[in-house]
Amino acid sequence: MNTPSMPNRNSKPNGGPYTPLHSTSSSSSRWSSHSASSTDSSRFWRTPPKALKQNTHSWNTLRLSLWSRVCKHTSPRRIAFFLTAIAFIVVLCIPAATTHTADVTSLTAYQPTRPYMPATTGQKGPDPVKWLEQNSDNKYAVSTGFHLPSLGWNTRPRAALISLVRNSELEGMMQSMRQLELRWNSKYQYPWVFFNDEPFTEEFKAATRNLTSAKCYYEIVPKEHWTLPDWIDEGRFMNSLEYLGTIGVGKGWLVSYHHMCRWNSGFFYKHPFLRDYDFYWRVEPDVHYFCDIDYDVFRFMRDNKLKYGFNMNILDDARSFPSLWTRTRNFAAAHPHLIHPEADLDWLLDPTSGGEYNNCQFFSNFEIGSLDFWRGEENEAYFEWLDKAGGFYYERFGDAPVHTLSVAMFLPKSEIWFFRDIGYQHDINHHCPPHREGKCSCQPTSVDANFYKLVPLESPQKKPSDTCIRQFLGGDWLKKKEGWSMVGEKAFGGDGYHGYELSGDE
Ligand SMILES: Nc1nc2c(ncn2[C@@H]2O[C@H](COP(=O)(O)OP(=O)(O)OP(=O)(O)O)[C@@H](O)[C@H]2O)c(=O)[nH]1
Ligand SMILES: [Mg+2]
Repeated sequence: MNTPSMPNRNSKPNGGPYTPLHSTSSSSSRWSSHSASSTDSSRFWRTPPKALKQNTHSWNTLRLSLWSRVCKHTSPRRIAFFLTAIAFIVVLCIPAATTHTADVTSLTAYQPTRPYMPATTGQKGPDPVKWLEQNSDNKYAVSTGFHLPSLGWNTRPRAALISLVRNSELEGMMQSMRQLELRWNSKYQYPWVFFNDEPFTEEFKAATRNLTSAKCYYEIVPKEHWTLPDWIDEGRFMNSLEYLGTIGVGKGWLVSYHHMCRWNSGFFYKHPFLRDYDFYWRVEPDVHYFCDIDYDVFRFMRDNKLKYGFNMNILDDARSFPSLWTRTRNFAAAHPHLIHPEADLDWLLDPTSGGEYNNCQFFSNFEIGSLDFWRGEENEAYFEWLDKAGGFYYERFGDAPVHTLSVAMFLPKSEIWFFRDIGYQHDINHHCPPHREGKCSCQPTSVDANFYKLVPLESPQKKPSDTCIRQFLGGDWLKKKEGWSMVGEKAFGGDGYHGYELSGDE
């Protein structure tokens, strides 16, 4: 209840509208101004400026002359222009003000995990961790409205979610889409681009469109990107299919699987539809996304000059690519000028076997990357080299090891990002980051969790001395507890990969 000495904030003195006398005054002086008599208030509203007070006549004259000037110089078109200009300024200023005051959201329990970079020339690059600290608040989410002033026009990366998928995998595709839309894309609205070696059915199109408010595109893979090249001997290929089937190399007996690996290795980025795009996020049917993602991953990649992002780094079945390393080494020897000066291949080489490939791979069914990187001269030359040798058909070169070797040869580590914060599952491989409650619907897994899921520990394939992800991260991640030995751990039934000072849950 208001006391007489404290007038109601909304009361209108003498029936007029309430306006503080001094908009910048403190609340107490505002209230005391209002405790002035109603006569004072009414005078404030109705009295002309002091200089004209004595001469009402000249005040009226001035008012009339001003009005006639305005009328003389103003046309409806000018008024429209004037109002449009004001509206434009308002649109520009309001979001700028809100952007500046936007909260910087902490990264909660998750701390980005970065590799130890090999010594470089000392140049200072972008700082992705700082970027995340400042932008993990959905700052660029479409749903938060305009961002034009702070970002300028056309600053959204040209990026898409891409998926090679069959009509028969509609259910699995819907599952992947639902989760990625819920966790991320409903906030960012990047388009979906579906690729297929045959036309998509109307049912596929309708069902997928129904799951997103972003645009969807349905593209056919050009025939020449999905057929046996003329330098491949068909008979030899058929023998290989039989052999790979006999020894049980995953899906190695399926013709389509070989086309798929080759397409993902060297053709997806050449599809005419992607010509106008710079970044992609590869999505497979039947995968899971467990965590809310609170930033624009494509902006993150672009702003920090990152070219390749992964979230699992695990061992691959070496029987599928027996000649891959020899061919890669020969390529590097023949094209030394194409290898990046800051490339770090050490983490992929086994020192105990004179520098053979240790079969570690970025698990490429999850990838966020730069299309320009793949389109570059270096990668193109490498792909051509492998393709001409027939390894996509006579063996089963997978896009995962091929991408891994390409990324390692042609990029510095500072342009590769470990998306540990993106909880993800592909079949038996399952990755969940440390997180704050409510952010992910999964139990955190160790960084080492998926290391030998594709290659049983019992297989005769030689294993690296450290898990693949630790090989990549390097530094402290490789330090072992004092007194620990792999042999000792195995003798007590362990797998030999538990001796680390850093547990992998950090
Ligand atoms: N359109 C089309 N898509 C294919 C074909 N073969 C594979 N794909 C897609 O290519 C991606 C990889 O194929 P998968 O069979 O899942 O290969 P993978 O991931 O190595 O094998 P899994 O571990 O069994 O999932 C998936 O998105 C498939 O939908 C094909 O012949 N046609
Ligand atoms: Mg798959």
